[in-house]
Amino acid sequence: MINEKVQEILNSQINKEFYSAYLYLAMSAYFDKAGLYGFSNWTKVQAKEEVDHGMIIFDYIVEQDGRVKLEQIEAPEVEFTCPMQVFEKVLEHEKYVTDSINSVAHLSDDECDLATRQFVDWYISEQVEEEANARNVITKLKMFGDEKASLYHLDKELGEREYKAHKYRE
Ligand code: OFO
Repeated sequence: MINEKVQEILNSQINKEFYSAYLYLAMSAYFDKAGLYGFSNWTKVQAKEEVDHGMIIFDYIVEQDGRVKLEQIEAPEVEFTCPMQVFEKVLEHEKYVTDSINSVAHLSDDECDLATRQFVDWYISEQVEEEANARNVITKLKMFGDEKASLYHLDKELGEREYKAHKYRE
């Protein structure tokens, strides 16, 4: 059983997670075009993780005998200027998602939906990691500047990121 209002906010969170996947894919296309294949890999891996985030909520609603309602996914921004600008956007976006996850937690509390309140804990700590990941890349970009040799090394490093699937009830 799931609370109606909580179901609604969870459905809109699914949409935000799929939008995040779209946004990261748009960033990845920009990096591919710029020949920064490691940066592209990093954002592609992130896009896959975002789909997992959406699907975990999807499976949770189903398990709770609720109703999944898929909403239209907004088109993401597709024009970017440089890696630093992209990662500043990543951080800004992840902060927005953190706020959104916090709202799910607050509503579950208000509605005394303890199962969802517990379910959302995983997302709360995942968001700490998401913001930290973006900040780490920004720190490195600041440290090394956008001089070509350092960008080449950072691109190599980001190319090593591997996708690890997240599933509901792993
Ligand atoms: Fe799903 O965490 Fe990023 O957006």
